[in-house]
Amino acid sequence: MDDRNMDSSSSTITDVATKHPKSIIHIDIDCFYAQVEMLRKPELRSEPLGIQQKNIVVTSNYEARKCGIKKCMLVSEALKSCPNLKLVNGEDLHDYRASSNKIFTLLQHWKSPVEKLGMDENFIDVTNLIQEKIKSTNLSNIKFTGHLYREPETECPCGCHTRLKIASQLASEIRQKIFDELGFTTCAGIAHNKLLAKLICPLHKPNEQTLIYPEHGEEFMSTFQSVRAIPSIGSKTTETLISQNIISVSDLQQVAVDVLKKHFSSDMAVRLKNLCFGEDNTPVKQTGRPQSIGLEDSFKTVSVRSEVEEKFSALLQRLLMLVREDGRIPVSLRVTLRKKDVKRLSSHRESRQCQISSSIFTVNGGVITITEAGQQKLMTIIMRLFNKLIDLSKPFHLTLVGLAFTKFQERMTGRSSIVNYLMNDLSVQSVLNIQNDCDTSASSMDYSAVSPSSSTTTDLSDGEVEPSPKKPKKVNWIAKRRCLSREDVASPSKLKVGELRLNSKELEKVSELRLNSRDRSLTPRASPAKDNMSDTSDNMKDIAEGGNCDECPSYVDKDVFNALPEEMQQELKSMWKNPANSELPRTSTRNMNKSKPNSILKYFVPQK
Ligand code: DGT
Ligand code: MG
Repeated sequence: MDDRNMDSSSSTITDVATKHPKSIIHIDIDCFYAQVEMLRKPELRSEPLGIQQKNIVVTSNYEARKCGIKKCMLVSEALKSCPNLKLVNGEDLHDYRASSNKIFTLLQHWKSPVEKLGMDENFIDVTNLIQEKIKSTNLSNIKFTGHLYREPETECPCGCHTRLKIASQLASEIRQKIFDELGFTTCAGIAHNKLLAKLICPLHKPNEQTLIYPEHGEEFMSTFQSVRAIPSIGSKTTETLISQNIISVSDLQQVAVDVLKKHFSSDMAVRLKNLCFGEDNTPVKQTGRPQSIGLEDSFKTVSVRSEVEEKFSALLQRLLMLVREDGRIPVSLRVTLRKKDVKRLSSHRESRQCQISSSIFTVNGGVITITEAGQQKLMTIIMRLFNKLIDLSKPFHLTLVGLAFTKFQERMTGRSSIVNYLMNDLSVQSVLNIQNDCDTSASSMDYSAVSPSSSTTTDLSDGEVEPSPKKPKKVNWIAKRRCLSREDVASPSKLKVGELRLNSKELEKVSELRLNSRDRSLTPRASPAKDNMSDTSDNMKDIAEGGNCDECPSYVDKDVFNALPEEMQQELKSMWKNPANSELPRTSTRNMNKSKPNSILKYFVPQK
């Protein structure tokens, strides 16, 4: 063997070893919404069942499909082809979402990355799991499970056939577990990449699975009559391709990459070429909790403000249920409208979002709750955002309204987290009670367009740790009082005290420590204590007049106040006595900060 051959042979070995390293399973639930309904009412199993949203049958069970029911058929047409079709209204997605989450949670069992795609699809990257299995498996006569797209002529030298056969056994195990534990039948696709795993999945259905080897990817892809079948090709790309007479995947396979580069970026052109040959190296990204929780309602047209308000109110009720299930406290709200341009007969969406006070929500025993007053506040914010989007002096026509909570408080684990302080002490309660809820007034909201470039929201992005309370803040007591008067507020969110610093987990902990009197103040029909908390002008009065008790304002829970360390009680009392004196004696503050690095005073006093 000469040098050149040796080089080439060693590089071949390297290529081969890494050629098809991954094993991906794609799982899709059979007739998802219909199965949810059939699990709820087993008697529906033997009947043709359609799930209706508005006047469309969005999906149907396989009994109905036998009668010719197709996805997204008009109800009238569906009933013509299948007069005994049972229809169930599927406009409330609550149970579908709940089932979707259960399936996703169950898939975590295999301790491999799981990426959720829509409601009923998941990718699982089982590469590492298979490496482990291979160590303890007799590989001499390993068999695949389910269907095989095509028998291989030769074994791929990288060993992917063996790995994928094991993956197919694993897919079967996963599907069985989903069925045993949740009752859903599913389909699975098994391949060395996400693209092929997804596309091969529906080849045999329902309740079947299919494996495809890498060498058959190109030929399999050529069977698609439209480039649109490739998941990452959207309508715009399809349009451009069609304009170049590239209609089928086979057309795309034949076109030179340089031709594509005339119409797409260089990266996009190369990606299109890879995809059409069944090549895709995008990783399975573990899905986290959703970045936003939103709902939309579309309709023919709404042109009256009161009707819009009703739509938003209904959406908000449903959205709050989702937030409750999610368990995080929202801190940003987005309103979306689709406006109909009657002159041009076109529609376009516009959104506005703003920060919301986390104090609108409370956590009771780990469950997020909101009072009626809190809901009204949200509605006020929503309608203010709406007013920003619509010029009410002119006629308007909307075809969709949407609401979404776009940011949430996240767990803060830093050393200076207030939890470190609170967990040692019942001071928790007073921190909550002292909060001043003033950022729901118009002046306090930071309106911004959703576009990242123009966004001026100042709250935290998802997953970001809350800013350290040590961060210098030009906040003083006088400013806080101004905030209470709902006027002259530069950035009221800065003026908030402990509440701003608490994230949802912390609030949960706080709620565990909550005293009964506080709980009472949070019950929906407002008690005087609660009124004081939410009515900012009352708060202002309390501070100015010194409150009902001798030394603390009325909104402060006396029991909790008494549970505070003496030193802190004194500090607070001195602040309440002298509200005009915005700053505590400098020496005392400084000393406090020095002697107690995590002093609660950091959350109350100005820092420079
Ligand atoms: P399959 O997977 O062919 O057995 O049937 P499905 O019903 O699971 O269909 P799939 O996987 O495409 O979609 C999952 C669910 O999403 C489906 O049960 C209903 C809903 N869905 C699908 N397509 C549409 C649509 O075009 N509009 C609406 N509103 N919902 C849809
Ligand atoms: Mg499905």
